[in-house]
Amino acid sequence: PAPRPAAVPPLRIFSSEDTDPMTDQISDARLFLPVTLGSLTLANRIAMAPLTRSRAGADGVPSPLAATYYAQRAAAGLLITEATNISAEGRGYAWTPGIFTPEQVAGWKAVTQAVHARGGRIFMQLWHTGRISHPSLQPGGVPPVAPSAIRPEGQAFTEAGFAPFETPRALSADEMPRLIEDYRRAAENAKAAGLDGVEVHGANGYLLEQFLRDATNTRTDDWGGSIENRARLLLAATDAAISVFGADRVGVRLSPVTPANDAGQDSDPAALYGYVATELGRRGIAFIHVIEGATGGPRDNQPFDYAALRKAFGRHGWIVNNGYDRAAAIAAIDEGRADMVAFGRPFISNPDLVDRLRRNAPLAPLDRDTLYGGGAKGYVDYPTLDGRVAAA
Ligand code: 8OZ
Repeated sequence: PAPRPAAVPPLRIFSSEDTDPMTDQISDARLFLPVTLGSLTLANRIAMAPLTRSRAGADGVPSPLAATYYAQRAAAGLLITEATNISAEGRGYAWTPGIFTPEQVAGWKAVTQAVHARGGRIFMQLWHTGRISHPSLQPGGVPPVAPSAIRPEGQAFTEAGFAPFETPRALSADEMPRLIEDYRRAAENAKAAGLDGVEVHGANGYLLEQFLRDATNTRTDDWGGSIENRARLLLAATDAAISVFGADRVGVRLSPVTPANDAGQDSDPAALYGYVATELGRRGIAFIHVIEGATGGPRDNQPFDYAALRKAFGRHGWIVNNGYDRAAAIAAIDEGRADMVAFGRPFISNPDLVDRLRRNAPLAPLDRDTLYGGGAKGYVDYPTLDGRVAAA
């Protein structure tokens, strides 16, 4: 018989009604077994999804608490950092971190050292927000850039509060090499900071997805029109990251039908994303990380055949995300529909999420008031099952 797990100390953060679903059985589901992704062997098939927390300085240096925050969660098979600005121009939210200055690189070095000391692995999500920004967040107060001068509906999160989006400036074709170089330099900085790899943020209505979809890209040059043209920037950014890290240390995040950030829907998502997945497969990247449905919302907002997309990718390294619970994650792995499952919000309030899932222990609820901005509260003070708050 399997050895019995050590006794679990009593819970301190739940009322007595909540405490019973925990068993003394530790699951042997494949979700909790190691997996190889690219050139990395990961301890389990649970990834921490990128999560914006807006606790960096106005200069984009990650919070001094970030090392503790990520190290507390290092039992995830793979940590993916919060979306991180590749350039000052890419910034679209107040207090988000960057990876384009020496001070930012030094700040991230502290994070990677703390994570590696705990045996964790960490990729950085490389971000350019495109039109999902605001002049007050841009150097010189100029309008943000986008494929086309189409104003998104909604509001930007600025240092002075929410402000309506403004019409972006359409990038000129001349600027594209510079933009691709920004991705390459960001990857180089991420490598210097000790990241194990990078995830190119191609999802959620930001710059690369603005180029991908014909709802937001009405260009008539090499960067718009055909699917090949609309996918050019995402693939060039990925190639730039590959030139630094090698394909087996690069992932890409996609969200084929999300309406997030007024992304609109592409006229033919199956063809568009099928082409992208095929091209990424050809490059041999470590993974595609796919958001199924509406980001943080319904999984069935639009029909989409994710199995066909995976087939187009044609490789190992399929990370699924969006609203998975324990049972759905175990089933996705057991039924061979995914190689890893990424959890987002549950990781915020459960630093020991992997342990809790393995034990089928209850999850602590999220405090929404401390999601974005602020300091230690709601960031590094969520306890583990034994009631303890881990230091770095
Ligand atoms: C929530 C708040 C701010 C940014 C994304 C980077 O949706 C984000 C984000 C999410 O990908």
